[in-house]
Amino acid sequence: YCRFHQTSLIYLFEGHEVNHLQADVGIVMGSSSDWNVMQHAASILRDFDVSYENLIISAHRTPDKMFDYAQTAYARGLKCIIAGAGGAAHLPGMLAAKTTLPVLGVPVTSRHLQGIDSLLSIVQMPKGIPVATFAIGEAGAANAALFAIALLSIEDRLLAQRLDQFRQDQADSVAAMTLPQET
Ligand code: RP5
Repeated sequence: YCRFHQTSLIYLFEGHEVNHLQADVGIVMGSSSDWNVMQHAASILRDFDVSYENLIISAHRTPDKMFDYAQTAYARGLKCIIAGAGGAAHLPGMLAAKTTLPVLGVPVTSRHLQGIDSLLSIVQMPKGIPVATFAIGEAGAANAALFAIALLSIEDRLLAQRLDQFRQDQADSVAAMTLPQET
């Protein structure tokens, strides 16, 4: 399925509505079971008012759709793609093979190997086709979104200021932390 934070012109991509002009970030995942993790990327982008689209595209179950998505991503105006997958997680690497847009890979926690398999599959790209790889699970999804925001901030001063504020709020929350009294 697909949803947008900001709406504008919409067209159909393989039966999915895709925001043609305004989505800056594509969030792609191999299965609906990845949403538990990938929703943390979406929620950060939403908080920063960055437009995004969500799609389920499986590298091994829907390979043609994956190629089509990657091949048209640049022309559709996406600035980067956050791709999450679990197990033999070839989705980020294969997307990166078909687009020169930055691909941010999120290793999804897997049932049998707790995401170590996903992490190694995504991070160990052979030389020539890079995938920026983040931590396993929720932290990785959130950080991928923050990294996408940092990329967009290069040419968006307002977004850069929001990122500064986010860092400041985070620092303030740590400064306000206390430890329990020792007896
Ligand atoms: C991968 O296989 C997906 O990214 C998901 O993490 C994993 C399991 O998929 P389901 O069996 O839950 O659909 O392709």
